Amino acid sequence: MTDWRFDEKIVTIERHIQDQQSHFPGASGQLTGLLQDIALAGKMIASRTTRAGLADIIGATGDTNVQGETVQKLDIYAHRTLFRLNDHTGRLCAMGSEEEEHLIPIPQEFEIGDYVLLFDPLDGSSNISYNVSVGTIFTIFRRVTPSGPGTLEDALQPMRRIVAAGYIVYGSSTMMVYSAGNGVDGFTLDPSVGEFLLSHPNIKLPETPRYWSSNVSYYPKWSKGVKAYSDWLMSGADDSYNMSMRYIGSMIADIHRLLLSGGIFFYPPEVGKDEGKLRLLYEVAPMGFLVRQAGGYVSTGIEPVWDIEPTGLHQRISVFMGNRDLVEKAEAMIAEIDGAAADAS
Ligand code: P6P
Repeated sequence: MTDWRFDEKIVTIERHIQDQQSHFPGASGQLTGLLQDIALAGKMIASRTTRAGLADIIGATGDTNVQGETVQKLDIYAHRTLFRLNDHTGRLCAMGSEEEEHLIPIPQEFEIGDYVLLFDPLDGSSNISYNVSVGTIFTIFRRVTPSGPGTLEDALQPMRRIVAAGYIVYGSSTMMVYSAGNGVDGFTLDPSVGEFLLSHPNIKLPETPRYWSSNVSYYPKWSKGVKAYSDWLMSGADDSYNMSMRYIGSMIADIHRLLLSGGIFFYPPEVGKDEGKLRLLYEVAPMGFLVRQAGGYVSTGIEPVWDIEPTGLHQRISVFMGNRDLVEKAEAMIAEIDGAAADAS
């Protein structure tokens, strides 16, 4: 009879985060506590999204946010929950939310910490009324200013300086997927006990990609190079891949599938615009950090996102992320076709 003490470990997210801390000699425990606070926020938001069918919490508030998007009641609940669980802990010097135009200071009565937390409280929220998976995306940087209240300089950092990032997806099950720089791990919420339990250890993009993902209704507005790449995918990618096309329109859901199935997700710019729709700090950098940690590559279609220094909290950017060979194929076609067009002009 096997010794039950050595059966499958029960790994809660708290235990996993604690174990991750051992990779950081001299870690103060601030990051550990911060990740655990985010997990708690996820549990609280999940408790609302599973009841989203009730009139009192679904639907629009009638306001529009800094992005000019209609604010959903769940957006506001998620935003306020993340703020309230993090404003007093002494772990942060500032917060940033996709819902707020400016950096959110830590209230004066609370201690200042060493980290900056940026979050999109409920990405994909325009899909809530269709019961499509939505989620919370978070990015954590270590402050770069020496002390005092955090400043924009502490928030406007490139993807390569991310300390930890991840998301909580509120779907058929609630999952928290994060990386602190040592790979990507996924935890599924057991609502009966309120614990996130390790369900997807060490997520890696499969070498054989399954899906390509983009909103092809924008095809007429894409550059010749992006159109050619899209045509290549549409025509079977030289029969060297066996991919289908999936696009949900909620980045959390599209990237969650990408991490587990492999492939490419891209949101290119419209011709005449330098940027795409997705936010660098709130969507592309954190989700790209996970894709890179899972063995993938993240590009604007022209250059790696890794070193791009943000110029603004809500800067938008075009993105191609997924299996490296598929992203590099896009870069090559864009360089060859759009580059040639640019040279000719
Ligand atoms: P489109 C949601 O509003 C979002 O920011 C991302 O979650 C998603 O990937 C994208 O916009 C969808 O944009 O133009 O395809 O509806």
